[in-house]
Amino acid sequence: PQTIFLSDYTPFGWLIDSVHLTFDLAAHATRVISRIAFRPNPDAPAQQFFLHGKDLTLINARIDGQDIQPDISDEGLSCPVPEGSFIWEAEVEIDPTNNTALEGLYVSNGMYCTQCEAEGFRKITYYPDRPDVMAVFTVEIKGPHPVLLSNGNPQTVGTGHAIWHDPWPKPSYLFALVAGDLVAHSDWFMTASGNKVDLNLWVRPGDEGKCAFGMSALKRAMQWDEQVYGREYDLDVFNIVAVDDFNMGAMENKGLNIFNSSAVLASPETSTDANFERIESIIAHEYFHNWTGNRITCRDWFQLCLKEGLTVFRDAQFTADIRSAPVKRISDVIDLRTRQFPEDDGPLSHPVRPESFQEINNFYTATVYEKGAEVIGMLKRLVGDSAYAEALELYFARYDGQAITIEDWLAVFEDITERDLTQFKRWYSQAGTPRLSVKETYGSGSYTLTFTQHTPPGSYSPDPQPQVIPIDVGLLNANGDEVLETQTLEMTEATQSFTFEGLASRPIPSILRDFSAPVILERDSNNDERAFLLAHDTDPFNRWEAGRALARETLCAMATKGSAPDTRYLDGIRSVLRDKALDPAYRALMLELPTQSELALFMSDRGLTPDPAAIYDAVQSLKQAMAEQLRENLPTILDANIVRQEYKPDAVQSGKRALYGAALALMSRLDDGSLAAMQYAQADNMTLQLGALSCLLEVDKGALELGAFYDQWQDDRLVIDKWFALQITRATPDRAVAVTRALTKHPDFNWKNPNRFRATLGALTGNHAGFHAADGSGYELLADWLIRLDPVNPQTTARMCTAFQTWRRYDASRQALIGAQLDRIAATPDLSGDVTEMITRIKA
Ligand code: B3K
Ligand code: ZN
Repeated sequence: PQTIFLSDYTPFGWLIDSVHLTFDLAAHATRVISRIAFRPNPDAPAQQFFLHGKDLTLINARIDGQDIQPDISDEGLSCPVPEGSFIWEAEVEIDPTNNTALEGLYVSNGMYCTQCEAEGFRKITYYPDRPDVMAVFTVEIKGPHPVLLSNGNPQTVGTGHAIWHDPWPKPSYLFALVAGDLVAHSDWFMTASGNKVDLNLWVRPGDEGKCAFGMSALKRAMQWDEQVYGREYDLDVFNIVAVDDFNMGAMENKGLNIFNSSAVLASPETSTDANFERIESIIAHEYFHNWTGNRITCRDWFQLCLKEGLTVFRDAQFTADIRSAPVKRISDVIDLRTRQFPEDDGPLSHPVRPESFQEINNFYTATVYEKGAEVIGMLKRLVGDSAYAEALELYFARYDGQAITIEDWLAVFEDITERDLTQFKRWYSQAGTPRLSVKETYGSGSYTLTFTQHTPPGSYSPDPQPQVIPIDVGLLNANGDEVLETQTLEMTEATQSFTFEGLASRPIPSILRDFSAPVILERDSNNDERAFLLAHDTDPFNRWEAGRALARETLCAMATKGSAPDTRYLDGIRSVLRDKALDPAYRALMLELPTQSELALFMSDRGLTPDPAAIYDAVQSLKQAMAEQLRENLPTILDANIVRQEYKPDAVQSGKRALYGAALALMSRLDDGSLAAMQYAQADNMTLQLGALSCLLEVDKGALELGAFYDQWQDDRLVIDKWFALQITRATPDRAVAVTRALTKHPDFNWKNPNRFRATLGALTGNHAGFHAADGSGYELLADWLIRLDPVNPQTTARMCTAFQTWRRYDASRQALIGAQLDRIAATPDLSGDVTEMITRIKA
């Protein structure tokens, strides 16, 4: 495979005035006829005419009506072209039915659909398949399907034939086509300027009852983007289609978003509160891309964070606005620590804007998305809310219709604020999570915090330089009163001090409030101070963080030294839990323990070798201790948080259900699951049903319920995904591999469906101690399946190789076992480029 470098960017030699595509759909022999008007690009260096193309059978090609014979390679074609403008015409044949990679045009349950980002359009026809080539598309579809969809506005629509025209120039990665026997859930939205937009959510017959929530989320997102960012929708129609076979969550194709059905279909009986919230945020995310991604797009794929970081940031703002801001912030930080920190700490570490890649699909990472969003959050914190708003206005005005870079993005902030962002830009170019340590001194009313930043060197950034770190700090006195409200300290040096004068006594600092920067805070604190902040911190994030830190400390001591659970943690959690003034959702987060992989990273950061089995045991004993500690309180909490009203997936009800579920899990340890069994039997919504089942499995009960659950839901593929995943996540470490293996033999284990594959093998990798079973059986089972899936679907396979990325933190024996599996995968004949790149990087 070839490595592509950011520094090699050259513009394409031609501009495109119009693209006309005709699709004649047929299961194995779809014909695609293209007619493209090219004109020389005055800003590009002279170059040979080259069009990308992959797995295409060229039937004929013409330039200005003359047949030509281009040079064809695996990557595309080239041919001599006239000096000025010309018309390119080609007819190709493709086989959507045998397209199991789910990239390009493929068939899922009899429905035709497309996925083009990043480089899938080249599997549809010959084209300059790069994001900086933007064009106006007209698409004609012929096929015996009742519903034929493409981007833009419909011109002619009927069974058998449709023409769509998209007036907005777009790159090919935003192209989409759908054809099938679908039904619509329809609604409309009136934009602020008074344009009526038809909204349709297209689903398979039978799924009509799962559309209402997605539609309402879409309308809320449309309204929010008008109110907060002044962005209106720009076509007459907005279509969303649900498809069962999809490599990721969803795709923001212009006017025709395509969704994994798991990311859009919802009903109270079949979806959990977490599903509802995820669906709401993905719908918003894809919708927000219409401006941040589609109207303004990326010059090249190195700039991916330009659209993804910004759009994640926007969807997080949306969720924070319509639900609870602290709860959203805490959930995002948990997610960042679970997915991005390990990535940034291991062999796959890369900057938010990478500078080279082999397969761009391997760079749709937590670093590009989530750290990319954190970087925008820091920028906003540094320049302030109103400068951020002005900069965004300028951004939309200046770059509409263009394909741009991170430099262009930062330029609007420099122009509005007159700040020099040169050093800030290191957040885009430097990999690794900065470690921030802090020392404090106090004397005669003067208190000084001295911070030192250090980023461990990695292969991408061998010599990291100091970054600009916004550190939000507040100070409390010994009574827990705030004596200094939150200030943003701007750290730019490797070591830097900040002094606060006029304090009556030595304060207790609350540092990195609201998680103001994606760093690891290494503070020489003690559990007394943590317990104090857990009780008193006025910043909701840091209050939660104090509890989390206490939990980490106590779990680490339990796992490595066999210590008993720290009573300061148990007492502190009990006080928080009993505080009815606190939002139930927040209290539920307080009850959640750090994930086992978070603990593993925490330990290896301290120079310890994490023992997955010991970590698992520590978590189990701490849960048991929490249950004992809360024995008297649980009945009251359960009673106060049972929701008796009709189910609504809103923040208030879901917060109560989350707290109820967390309390039920503890109660199950005291009553052997009897309350959970009762709740399971009575449950009328999936949150409670699945939550109760989970409680039962965790205390080694629930075999009957597990069978009944399958019988009840066997016809609902999304619920059966949960059934697969739950058994594996809840399996004890000694059984996880066996349970997974048994499920891979289940008649419903359709391994070519990415959702089912992830629900099974992905769930195994999420069972930390089970996956890391000392005999290596977890590694072997995963490798078996990765080898099997790769020829069918390299993208999903490559994504799941990340389970091995943390291998160097474990003991020598586990490293050897993983190393052997990595070698076995690498030695597989005809391994895809996607997986080759991943394994090579992980082994490096
Ligand atoms: N932009 C798509 C992701 C495409 C992934 C291609 N491998 C979804 C999103 O981020 O909104
Ligand atoms: Zn996105």
